[in-house]
This record gives sequence, C-alpha cells and structure tokens, in this order.
Amino acid sequence: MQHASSGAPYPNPLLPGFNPDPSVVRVEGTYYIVTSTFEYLPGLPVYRSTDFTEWEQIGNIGVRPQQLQLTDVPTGTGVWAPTIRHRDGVFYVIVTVPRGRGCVVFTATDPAGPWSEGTVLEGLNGIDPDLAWDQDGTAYVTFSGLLLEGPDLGKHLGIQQVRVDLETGKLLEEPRSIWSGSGLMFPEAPHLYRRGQYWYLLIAEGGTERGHGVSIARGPSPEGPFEPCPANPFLTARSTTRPIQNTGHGDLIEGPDGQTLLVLLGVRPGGGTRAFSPLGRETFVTRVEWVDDWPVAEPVQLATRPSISDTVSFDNALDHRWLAVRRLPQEIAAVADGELRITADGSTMDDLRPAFVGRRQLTIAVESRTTADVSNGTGGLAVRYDEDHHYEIEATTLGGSTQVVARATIPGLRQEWRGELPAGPVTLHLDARRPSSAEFGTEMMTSDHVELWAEADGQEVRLARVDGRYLSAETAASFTGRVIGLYATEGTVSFRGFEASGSDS
Ligand code: 6LW
Repeated sequence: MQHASSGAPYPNPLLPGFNPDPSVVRVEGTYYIVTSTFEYLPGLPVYRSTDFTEWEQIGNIGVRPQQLQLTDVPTGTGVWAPTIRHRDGVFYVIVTVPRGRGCVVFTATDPAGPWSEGTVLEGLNGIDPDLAWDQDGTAYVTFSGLLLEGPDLGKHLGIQQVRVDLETGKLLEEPRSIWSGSGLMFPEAPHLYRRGQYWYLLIAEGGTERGHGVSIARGPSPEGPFEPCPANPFLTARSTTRPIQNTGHGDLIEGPDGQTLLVLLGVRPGGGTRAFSPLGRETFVTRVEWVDDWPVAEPVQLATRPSISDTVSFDNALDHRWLAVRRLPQEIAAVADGELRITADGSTMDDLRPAFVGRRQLTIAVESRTTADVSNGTGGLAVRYDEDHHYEIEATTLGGSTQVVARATIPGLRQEWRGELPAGPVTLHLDARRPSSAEFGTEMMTSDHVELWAEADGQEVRLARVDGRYLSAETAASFTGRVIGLYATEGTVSFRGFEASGSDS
C-alpha cells in the first residue's frame, strides 16, 4: 500500500473514518487496534496488522446484545474508550459504557473472537479505563475520574487508580487519585507502561476538541509517585496550521522497526476557517523518540491513501464492517439471492433505532450508490451522523412510477426535494465533494457538499446539493462520525450492491 510521502511513518489516517480513542497491543509481531463505537453495534472493532500499513478488521468484540446492552443508551454515550492488552495468552479489553453497563472487561484467546460476556467492575465510577499488571501479577485499573453517576455528576477527580480482581470484578481498595495532568481540562485516557527503570503514565488533556493534547509522567512504581514531563503536553496540534487537529488520546507501542509509535485520535477539519471535520475522530499514528527518558513526539503528518473503494455485492452474509444503531445489523437486514433486504419497523432516520445498516465514510470525497427495488416498500441511501443530523435519497413506488425524495435534516430544520422516475429498479446516489472553490466566498467556508440524485431506465433526477458542514464532528458533536448506508421506512426494500469510493488526495 502506498501513501503520499510526507514524513509520516505510515498511512495517516491509519484507520480512516469514525475510529476514535484507539488502543493498540503487539503480540508476537502482530498489532491489534480497538476503537470506540458509542451507540453502534456490533461494538468495538478489532483491526489487525503485521506491518502497521495494511490493516484488516478481523472482527468486533460486542457481537451479542447482552455484552454491551446499548438498547436505550442516550446518543453520545454507549461504548467509550477501550484499552486492549495481552497477558499469558489472553487478550483483555477494558471499556466503559456510560449510562449502560459501566466498566466492563472482555477476554478472548483469539482477538477475532469469540469474546467473553464481560465482567463488570462494580463501583468503578469514571471513564477511559486502562489495565496493567505489576511484576507480581497485581492488576491495576487506571482511569479518568469523571463522575458520570451520582450526586457529583460531572465532577472530575483527575486520574485515578484501583487494584482489582479481574475474576470477580471486585475493586480491592478505594480508588486513589494519582495525577491530574498539567492543569488543562479533562485529564483522561490514561495508559500505564513499564519502560526501563520507570513506570510511565500517559494521559490526554485539554478536552477532545481543538485543545487536545498528550501528556506524560513517570514514577518508580505503578502507583507513582508521578513526576510530570517538563514538556507537557508533549504532543498537541492546538493553535497550529497542521491539517490534523484535536490530536490526543494516544497509546504507545513499539513499531515494526523498533521505534516507539504513538497511536492516537485526530480530526481533519475543512473549510476556510478549518472548522468542520466530516468524518469525525479518526485514528492516526506518529513517531516518538526518547530523550532523557522522556518521549518527544513528531507532529502528526497527513499521508492519505491514494483512494479507497468499499464495494459490497451481497453474495455473502454481512461482513464485520456493517453497523446498525443500538441493535445488530442482522436484526433488520438479511442477505438473500444477492440482495440485502431491509424490513421497516415503523422507524425513520429520525429515530434512535432506525431500520438502517451502514459503513463508516472512509474518505472526505466519496461517491456512494446502491440499486434498490422499491416495489414493496420505501427506503434509500443515507448519510448519518446521528438521529438529528442525516441526509438521504429515498424512493418508493406510486402508481406506475418511482417517486424519489432527497431529504436533509438538522436539528429543528428539514428540507425535502422531490422527483419522479420510471418504475423499476432505481439507482440512488449520495456523493460528498470538497468545495469547488478555494476563493473567498461562502463556497470556501465549508468542508464539503453532499449531492443527492437518482437514476432509473436511462433517466436521472438531480435533486439536491446540501452543505456538508452540518454533519461534522464540530456541529453534531455526538462523538461518532459519518456512517453511510441503507434503510427502509415502509415494507421491505431490496438493495443490489453498495459502493462507496473516494479519495482524499
Ligand atoms: C472519551 C474521552 C474522549 O472517553 O472522549 O477523546 C470520550 N477523548 O477520553 C469519548 O470518546
């Protein structure tokens, strides 16, 4: 796989599209990354690589509803910030599900699955848990003491730590506060490592928006006391012109060439004021040198892949990359005779559980399409940020023709455009394009435009060109990213193929 040469060690984004809060582990020369999935299922994708360049999604951890219990989680909660580790032949993933199951530990001997039902760490009130063991095998959970329950909701106790019994899920002591960072807001995303004579405590601080950064402290034991790095935050993109912003929430790992790498989240803001990031928080990587036993990170450089084509034919069962909202894709969608059939259940794209299955938008510019049989239902092709932010192109059969509607929904506002095509299979298109002009004017101010159109029997209707900035990390702010996919609102709709191809270069 080639990537634009820019000084970046590997392709960046490393994992494009909605892939925040990455955590990485290396086992016998193979790397595994997990990322957050919030209200989507299956939850917690597992990506594998041996060279840090080619990454394959080998499965998901949360593939059974009871593992994550997302049915009623509010948008913005769900699955937050996993840590993946390996010890004595077992993979561990520890994660919080705020407003859901709380802090849960999953285990597997094969990272592709099956993963366990999960053990809840009872009474752990906080987020972003890390798991580390000392030489004696004592398990430490280090976490961000942001209280998400109880009378002190929203209070932040800094970075906390507790010894735990992983078998029973019991905390073995009262959580202790061990560091609160350099003073920036929201010290979070802790990871604890042994390197040489020190234990290092890596954290994120500054909040997950433009102020985000990575800080570190070191001490003689996993419990500290911790001495902060004089250069904290030792990595941040705040107040710079770098194309990748919000860099933070990292995890350190030894790369294939023996050099330390920092895998972390970032966004790619577009528009004249670099304000809107359509794909949400993605996974990036940068190199780290050690100077006086402190990490010195290179700025995170853009190195996009030349193009990405995501093509699905529906000849086989749905692969690991399909997502649904608060339920599993197979609850609403089934593959048969080379088609994907989605059966409506009274919901629309405005609902918390739409009859929708989709895939992460992987490139900022993308052309996506499907061919639908709407003779027995109403449905279409949508780009979704959340239930309040979505654009779609939809079709249904009425009399002897196909009625097509393009729809844009943002909170409190909705616009529809209608057209008509001959009856029969209809091809629905949803394309995101970067602004056509970089000259001053309103055109340059946005990240992208989304074009909604359809064709049938040699005729086409171009219905809408909608500003894409309203479906971005900064406007929707629901922690996820864009997901493009297929849905039904009435009857059963059969889809023949799905394709999303694009490029960032
Ligand atoms: C996550 C926190 C954060 O738990 O956002 O960027 C929260 N960091 O660490 C959700 O991703």
